[in-house]
Amino acid sequence: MVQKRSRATRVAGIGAIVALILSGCSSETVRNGFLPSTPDVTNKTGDMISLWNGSWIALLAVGVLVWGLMIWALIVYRKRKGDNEMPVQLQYHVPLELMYTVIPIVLVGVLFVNSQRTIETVLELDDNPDITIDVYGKQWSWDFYYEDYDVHYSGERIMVEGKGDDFEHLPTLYLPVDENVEFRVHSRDVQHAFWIPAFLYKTDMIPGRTNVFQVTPTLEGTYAGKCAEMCGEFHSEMLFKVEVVSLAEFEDVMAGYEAEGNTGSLDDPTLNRWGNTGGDH
Ligand SMILES: [Cu+2]
Repeated sequence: MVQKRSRATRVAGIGAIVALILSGCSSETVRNGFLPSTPDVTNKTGDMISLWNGSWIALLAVGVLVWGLMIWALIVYRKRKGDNEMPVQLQYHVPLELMYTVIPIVLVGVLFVNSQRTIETVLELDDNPDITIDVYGKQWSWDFYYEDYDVHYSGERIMVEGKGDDFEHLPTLYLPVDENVEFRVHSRDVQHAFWIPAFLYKTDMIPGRTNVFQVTPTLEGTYAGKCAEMCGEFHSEMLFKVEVVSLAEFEDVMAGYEAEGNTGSLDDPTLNRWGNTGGDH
């Protein structure tokens, strides 16, 4: 009886995982979820995807070789009926030992150099980014300040309850396509992390510290964004969406913020974590 139940639980678990994967497939906002055949979403995703695929190919080749040798040895040298003799014991085989010392060192070296190269490209900062945006994480939403236009957007927490949901009120980050954007990443309270999964990059948001990165989105569309650091009770609702649009459309949005009076920086220390002066939310 107990066994039956545990099997049912297992089947249900596998079913849930399959459902999750399938729901991931159908979501238009999920890009880069299935490497390697996805288009470049930013100027930096290509390098990261190449590193990922290259590493997988190298490691899979090693895996296939090792598994092959293991299976071959298991079959060829299996104990046969009536064969009770100790097989030949091989020790201190210098060429063999050299081989399995040198090959892993070369492999790790190649992985290291390629990773280092990719990290340098991803973290590269241009002295003159086209657009600069301050991003503030706060329990449990986001503020965006578009420095070049001196306008801001202050998000509010949304409720995600499983059905219906509040996704149309997601805080929205607008980015112009093909422009190099500098993000300056801050936190108003506890540690958060700024993550746009499709961009294959995330940055910690640490109180009292500013982390900087630059990226050029290259594909217009809507992308999911989220906090990637457990930051309290409603961490799971700390979501946003990213709209990568043409420069003209981006400027329209900026003009809209200005018309609404959402001007000025959100860096004022008298602002509370909701980006308002005074009053509790
Ligand atoms: Cu969080």
